[in-house]
Amino acid sequence: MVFTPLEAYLQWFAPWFNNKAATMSEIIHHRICPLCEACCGLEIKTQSGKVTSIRGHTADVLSQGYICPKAVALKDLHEDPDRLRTPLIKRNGKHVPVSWNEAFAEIEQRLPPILQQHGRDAVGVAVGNPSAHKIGLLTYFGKLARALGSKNVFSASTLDQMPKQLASGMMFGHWLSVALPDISRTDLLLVIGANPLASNGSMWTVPDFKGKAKSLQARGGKLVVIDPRRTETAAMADAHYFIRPGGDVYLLAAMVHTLFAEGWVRLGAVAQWVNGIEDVKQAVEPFTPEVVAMRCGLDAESIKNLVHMLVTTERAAVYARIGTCTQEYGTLASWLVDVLNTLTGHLDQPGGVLFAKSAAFASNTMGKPGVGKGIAVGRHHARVSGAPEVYGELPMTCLAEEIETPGEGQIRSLITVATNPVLSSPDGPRLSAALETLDFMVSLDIYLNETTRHADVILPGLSPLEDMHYDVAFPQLSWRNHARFSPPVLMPAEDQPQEWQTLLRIAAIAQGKGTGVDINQLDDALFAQDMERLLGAHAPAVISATKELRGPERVLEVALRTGPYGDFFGLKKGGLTLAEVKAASSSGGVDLGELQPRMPEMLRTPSGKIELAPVLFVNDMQRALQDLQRPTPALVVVGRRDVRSNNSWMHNLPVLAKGPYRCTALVHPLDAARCGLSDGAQARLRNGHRSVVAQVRISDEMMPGVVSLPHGWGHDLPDVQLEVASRRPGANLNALLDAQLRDPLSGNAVLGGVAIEMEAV
Ligand SMILES: Nc1nc2c(c(=O)[nH]1)N[C@H]1C(S)=C(S)[C@@H](COP(=O)(O)OP(=O)(O)OC[C@H]3O[C@@H](n4cnc5c(=O)[nH]c(N)nc54)[C@H](O)[C@@H]3O)O[C@H]1N2
Ligand SMILES: Nc1nc2c(c(=O)[nH]1)N[C@H]1C(S)=C(S)[C@@H](COP(=O)(O)OP(=O)(O)OC[C@H]3O[C@@H](n4cnc5c(=O)[nH]c(N)nc54)[C@H](O)[C@@H]3O)O[C@H]1N2
Ligand code: SF4
Ligand SMILES: [Mo]
Repeated sequence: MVFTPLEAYLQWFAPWFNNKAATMSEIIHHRICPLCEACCGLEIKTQSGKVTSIRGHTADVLSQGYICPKAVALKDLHEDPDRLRTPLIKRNGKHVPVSWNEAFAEIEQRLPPILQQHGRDAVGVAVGNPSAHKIGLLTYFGKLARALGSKNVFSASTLDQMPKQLASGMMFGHWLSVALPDISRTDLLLVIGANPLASNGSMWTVPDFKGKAKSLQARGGKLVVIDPRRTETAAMADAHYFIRPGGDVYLLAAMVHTLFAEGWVRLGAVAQWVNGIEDVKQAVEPFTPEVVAMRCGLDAESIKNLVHMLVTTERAAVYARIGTCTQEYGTLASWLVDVLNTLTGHLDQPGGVLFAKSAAFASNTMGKPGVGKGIAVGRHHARVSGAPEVYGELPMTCLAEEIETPGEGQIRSLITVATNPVLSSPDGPRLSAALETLDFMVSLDIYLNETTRHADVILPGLSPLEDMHYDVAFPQLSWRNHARFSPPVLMPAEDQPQEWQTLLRIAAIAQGKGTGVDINQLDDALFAQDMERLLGAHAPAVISATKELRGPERVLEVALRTGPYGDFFGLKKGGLTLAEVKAASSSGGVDLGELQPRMPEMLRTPSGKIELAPVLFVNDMQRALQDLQRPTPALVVVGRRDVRSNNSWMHNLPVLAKGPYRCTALVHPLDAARCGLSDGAQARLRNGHRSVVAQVRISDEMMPGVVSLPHGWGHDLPDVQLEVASRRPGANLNALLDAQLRDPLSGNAVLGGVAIEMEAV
């Protein structure tokens, strides 16, 4: 079998080969940072194939030179001796390096028989967060999933933002039609359950949030934060309110209630496109500020004041993120945020919340403007729990039981792609044990870690520096419209396939085509099929116009040229092409301007309206109402992020791992005294039979009754190859959490507000 990644790379590296002297001098590259959603533009210098410096690219149209400390860790990542460079096969319980041919032969020997004997659903697939930052993974994972035809598809989305996507999808017609604060023009930003100073923003690509928030304050605007911890973001805010974890649905319902009760509803420019106002009014009727105060921990007066601020500030926006998603009422909370934005007249308004108009891949720019199919959920259900499919996925927290529970459709084989659910998903220890019982597991990953140690075959992905890139999803979530392309910075090893090629090869094996398939021919065939489906009579012209390209680059070329700014392959003079975006790489990308109002053109709901009161959500308010009087536990745990860490996989990078110990449990002094804990000592956190031990840090930045512990730690499991991380393993928050706790609408895991006990060790 032959791989020809070289062909694809030659165009970028030919000058180096032609002029050997050039490889000795410093070369400047421009690359989108793949490490978080801020997607900062980097300027990377290399010499003789080694990274010599990483800085912010000051000309970058999106990030203007901003970077955080993680960017420079790309060098550590590239050079990490633990990063996998050859496939591994598990033989007699130990992973040994093998050739790519041997690895694929092993998959061919073991995967198809499982499919033949037990059917499609016997093979599950799980994809994780880093895939959002790799165009090859994002555009080709679906091809693998389709080839398998399994309904057992899982992703980190159900540990994260599925509630926000479901709410946006129901209201505006597509899963990625997320309303974004117009931070450069707003005068009031209310941030709920997010800490962009540490996370650099999420479902909102906003590099240098801090700088932008400071500008907001400098022009007389206000930043207000609602969080059970006085976070870094809260500390710079003009006001901060503690909230009881999980109380957001009540706070938001009471805020919407207040709008109606005080006669403050105003729809502004979107009035003619809003459906369902009366239904919303009824749904929030029981939730007065007085009634919810206990449950959400904000007094009635504060709740009313917040609403008053929103109503009396011409340009105001509400933004909520993971704290509001990863709870039992995540979908309701996400929905009510946009209800609030709409009913205060701030939806689709400059200085309020707006929708991006992405140059490529955005469903809300495709097809007929202003109307669409909308979204559907529950087209199939999880076998064991009955949880509905959402966005084609089942909840990640169902994975363990789908492996454990015998019967028709049981998962016997799993393919993981850039995911580490043993640390990132609730009840990781149970999942870990379940993975060990699989008949066959394959991981496409860059580390031998807590999850991939269970795999029979590990196929290494490329270092991001060896890969070309264009952000597929994040321009749809960006504070400013833009198009940026990153050529690869360094050459991969000669026999190293690109990740899209690896995904296609597994797909081919699963379809019984064997390992001998010519991947490029297969890609051509799949591309032609896609074009015929999408473009009909125009397909042959487009196939011919793009015949020089292959893989994700070809997909990108079509997406850009048929996108809202595209040249439609010459039909629209002056329109955007991939060549143009590539050419702009060194000058910081193509700036497509500030976000603009897009109503009603961006809607893709069947009614052509903003659906303010989807039945699914209105009905679920009854569940919240019945739960209103639930007593407050003495102590609950929530998560936390640190700017020098990222979920579970960057703890092996020396530049980030050094410095103060970060996996600490933050405890309020009153709770510490009550539980007999002292600062710096070890404490056991317990949730029923589950427990972990963590170092205590006593701090009044916590709301009394709430403990904060970061997730993604716990690198003390056997058989991993994470030398740096295992020196300071930390405690696994997810070993404490119960996989059965979910938001029933979105299937999203509950990752916070869970009752625990604490005692000194
Ligand atoms: N308690 C709690 N749990 C949480 C959260 C929380 O707030 N609290 N947050 C949740 C959120 S928001 C998310 S997104 C999830 C993340 O959960 P996951 O999506 O599982 O992501 P990670 O745990 O970071 O694991 C990433 C995996 O990808 C691999 N990887 C890294 N780069 C590449 C690459 O370029 N190619 C390939 N093939 N593999 C690569 C890494 O080695 C690692 O195995 O965690 C969730 N878990
Ligand atoms: N440095 C760094 N950056 C990251 C990541 C990382 O791990 N490290 N992960 C990336 C990923 S995958 C994601 S999804 C984003 C997430 O980005 P953010 O949403 O900004 O995530 P966090 O920083 O965890 O902030 C969540 C906040 O919610 C609060 N909170 C907890 N429970 C509740 C609650 O019930 N109600 C309210 N109102 N607040 C609550 C927590 O105290 C915390 O301050 O960050 C991304 N960026
Ligand atoms: S904030 Fe840091 S990690 Fe995130 S994209 Fe920018 S430089 Fe990379
Ligand atoms: Mo995430």
